[in-house]
Amino acid sequence: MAVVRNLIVVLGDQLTPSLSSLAAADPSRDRVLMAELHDEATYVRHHKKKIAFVFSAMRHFAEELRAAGWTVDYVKLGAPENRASFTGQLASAIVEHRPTGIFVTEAAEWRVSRMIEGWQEQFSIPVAVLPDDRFLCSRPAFGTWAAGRKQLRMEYFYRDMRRRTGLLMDGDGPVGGKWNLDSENRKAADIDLFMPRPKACSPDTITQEVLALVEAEFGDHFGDLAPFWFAVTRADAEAAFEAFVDRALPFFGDYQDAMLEGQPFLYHSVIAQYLNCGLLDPLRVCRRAEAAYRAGKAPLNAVEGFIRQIIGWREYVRGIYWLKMPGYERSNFFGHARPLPDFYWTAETGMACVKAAVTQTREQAYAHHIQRLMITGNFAMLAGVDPHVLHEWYLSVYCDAYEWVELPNTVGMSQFADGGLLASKPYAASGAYINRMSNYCGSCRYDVKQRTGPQACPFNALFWDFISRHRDKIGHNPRMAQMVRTYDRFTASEQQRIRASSNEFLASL
Ligand code: FAD
Ligand code: DLZ
Ligand code: SF4
Repeated sequence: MAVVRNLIVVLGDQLTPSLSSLAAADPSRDRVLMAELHDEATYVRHHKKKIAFVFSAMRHFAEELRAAGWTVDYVKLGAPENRASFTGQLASAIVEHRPTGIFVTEAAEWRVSRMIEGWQEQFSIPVAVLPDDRFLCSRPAFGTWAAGRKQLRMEYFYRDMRRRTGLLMDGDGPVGGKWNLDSENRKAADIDLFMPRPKACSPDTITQEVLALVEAEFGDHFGDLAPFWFAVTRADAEAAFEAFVDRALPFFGDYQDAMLEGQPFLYHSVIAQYLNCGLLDPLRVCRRAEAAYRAGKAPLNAVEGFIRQIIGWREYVRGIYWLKMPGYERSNFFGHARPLPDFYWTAETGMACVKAAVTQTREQAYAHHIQRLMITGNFAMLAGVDPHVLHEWYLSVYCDAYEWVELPNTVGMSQFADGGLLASKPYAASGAYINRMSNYCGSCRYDVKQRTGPQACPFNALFWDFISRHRDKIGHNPRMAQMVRTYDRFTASEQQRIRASSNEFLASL
């Protein structure tokens, strides 16, 4: 048997040929280990489509590595040698190959990082944990940026990232003179028969085999497996991104906050699942979007908005995650404790907006940002749902969900459960906001114009009751203080009706 020098452990979200652990290794002597693991598929009960996506992308990546000359031990789920966990699988590979060392790129999640930290002692073998240079801001660099700052606002981080990457820069300043064009990106969308759809890929034989496996092993998990149209190779993910640049990027900015019945994707890119598992490279994607702007193919508000999401928000939430873990996952500023309503799983609710968001989540393992933030997130905060339970829901139902990105978005941005570390104010809104940004209310059994009573949109009474319940915690925030003052101007009997309507609705959940 050939002598194996190092074992390179490649995790399911590290599907990148230039990965630091592979770059440090030698294909002629080192060996790659990848495994489909029961523990990873069930630490939360992931959506069936997400498991299929990860497994199929992993199988295709193993093929890509083999074609590039690597020896890959790929352990399928259900194989007799499968040990169900990263640590168990590594233990058995060490016995089999007797390597002199282990290489692994740092895990994206704290949970897995803890596991890796234990390996050196547990196996008495050197373990080299290499930085993940697919992110543009390293964990130490974010720590340096955050040190000594009173407020960790994304906007200032983002400007630094623009300077560091040179993206959309004109000398020392931003192209067009403004760093952030978000105020131009709040149009409501009209129904358009020619609205683009994300590029769909047909499942090849590898994917078909994975789909059958997932149905057999995880058939009782939430979500629909079919239709399965995600890209599972780098080439197809790049083609899907190119299709977005051609068809949807020009409108991405204008309609970034819009929602439309029957249009799950609107002008969004639907690439987070590819970025987060390593099929697409964040900097490359941003440079391609900038090139579209420079070639006159997409306007500045669209391209700036798109790039901000990636070098701004995506990097920033990762920085916050690593700064605040462990412990961040238990943040609960408002002390909310309500269980997650069943309709987050069943979609059985009269609220048309919630029904649409949950239905497409079940069908596609996808909802766009405003649906996550202003429909399911907003409802949960107004209803007082336990943020940890909600976090587990978001982590399990979306194809792009990994804790490093999902947790800060849920706990920090959508639930304000960190007390304002990440968001400058709670993203709380009544039905009026949803009505302005969508066409859901037209088909809803509730009346968005009514504040109280059995026909009233539940978001309305819940919103005002939330303002009243938490006035001590949010009243000092200038933007929320205005809401508190408006609530105080309601008559005592109106305030009573609000409380009663809110209580009645919550009791019915
Ligand atoms: P687009 O709207 O086309 O945006 C382009 C890219 O920008 C995305 O692919 C993504 O990589 C990045 N991006 C946009 N917004 C954010 C953000 N707030 N944080 C980080 N990156 C961002 N995103 C995830 O990738 N995984 C998650 O698990 C996740 N959970 C979320 C949970 C909640 C409660 C909320 C409010 C947001 C969450 N997001 C998450 C952020 C955002 O909703 C998704 O990145 C986006 O909807 C993915 O769809 P898209 O690729 O079409 O994005
Ligand atoms: C998300 C996921 C799933 C569903 N399954 C696997 C798996 O079987 N094997 C694997 O290596 N990775 C999987 N992943 C991704 C990991 O959970 C991810 O690598 C860790 O969360 C670290 O970020
Ligand atoms: Fe949602 Fe209220 Fe509009 Fe119904 S009326 S769709 S519950 S915002």
